[in-house]
Amino acid sequence: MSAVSDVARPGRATGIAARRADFPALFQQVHGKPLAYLDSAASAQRPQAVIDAMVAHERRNHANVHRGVHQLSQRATDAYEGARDKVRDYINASGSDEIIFTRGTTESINLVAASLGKIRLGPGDEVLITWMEHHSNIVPWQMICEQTGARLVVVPINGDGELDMEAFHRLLGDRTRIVAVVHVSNALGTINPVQEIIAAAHGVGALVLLDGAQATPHMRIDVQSLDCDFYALSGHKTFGPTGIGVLYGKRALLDEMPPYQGGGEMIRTVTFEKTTYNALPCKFEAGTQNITGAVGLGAAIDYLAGVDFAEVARHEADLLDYATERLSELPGIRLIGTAAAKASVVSFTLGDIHAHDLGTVVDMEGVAIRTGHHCAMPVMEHFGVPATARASFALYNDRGDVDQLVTGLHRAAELFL
Ligand code: C6P
Repeated sequence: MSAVSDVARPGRATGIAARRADFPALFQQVHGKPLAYLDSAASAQRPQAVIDAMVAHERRNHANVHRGVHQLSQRATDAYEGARDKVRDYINASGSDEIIFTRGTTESINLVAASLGKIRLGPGDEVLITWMEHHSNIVPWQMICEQTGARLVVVPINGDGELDMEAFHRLLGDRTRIVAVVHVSNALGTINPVQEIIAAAHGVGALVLLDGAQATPHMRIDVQSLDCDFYALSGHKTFGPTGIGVLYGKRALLDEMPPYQGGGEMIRTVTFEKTTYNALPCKFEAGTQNITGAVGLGAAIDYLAGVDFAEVARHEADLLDYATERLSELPGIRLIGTAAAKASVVSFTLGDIHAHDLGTVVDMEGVAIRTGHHCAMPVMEHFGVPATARASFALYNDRGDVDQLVTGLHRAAELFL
């Protein structure tokens, strides 16, 4: 018998509660229990509208973009470039040429590190990151530092999982060329004071990249008001598909940066002696892109345009408070990440039960959480744990999901403690 079966979707609900019905994957049973999906920080579920838009594109409009004069290629190009325009409007970039489609946050950061690093980093220069970065915002900088002789400098965090801002200001200096910081931590939920970071970094002439992978599902982003130089995000965390993401960059910087990869589409002319490069954004989009992914991301943005983010913030704050309170009932619980400014992510350990055992037991109760180091090993090291269990909430979760998690954790405690 399959461990998964569909259950009926609910009738009419209003406000944020009605949003749940838009996400078909939530209405299924897992191991005979209704699914409580608490792993949106790893990958969010997609609303039906996103699935429909991708299917419709695949059925009628699929062709390569920018390459054909035929009808289908033109339709595909319009859909692809239309998605770029939607991203531009959604994050308030000043132009569509500042929106580069990538595979996701990881590729966006690699692009900046490899390309900008070549022209801005040399021996004696510093890249400032923080102790709470995802590996995607550590390793690419380590790699370019090794190549250029620049030095990686790390801002420490405190016992609540907040940035030590005194240390940040002390470590930022006239050798700092790039500051790369996570907007919202995936392992801790901490929301960083990015406005203060950006202003201070610009004060010493450094550029700022924000890793927005975990911010975009929870808040509206305005890159012009933030005044960040680069912003990286992933489609699949933002209720869109996997394999598509965005790098926003200020036009002047993107213009100055050399291409990241070579191939079709990013060139203007090619001879064996010399190649000249295409204009933005194509200069950074070598080869055939994830066209259906872009269409899906565009549909996710259309969906989010109808969402009241103030209401989402209230709803998720309620879930975070409720989850924190209910989890605190459990003997042996340790919450990892207790920042004052926190998104709806709860990392924890329970006694000495291994996080993977916790994940397996709650899965049998129909609860999906993530367990492990969350690609943030330095965070685990800071808190002296090999791994945590992590429940992450999105706009479609409710208090019932939290109750189901707590039931699963009681079960784990009975079995292991
Ligand atoms: N974090 C998580 O479960 P990609 O894989 O490129 O879409 O995103 C990478 C990434 C970068 N920065 C942050 C802050 C992230 O949270 C992630 C992805 C997932 O927490 C998978 S490890």
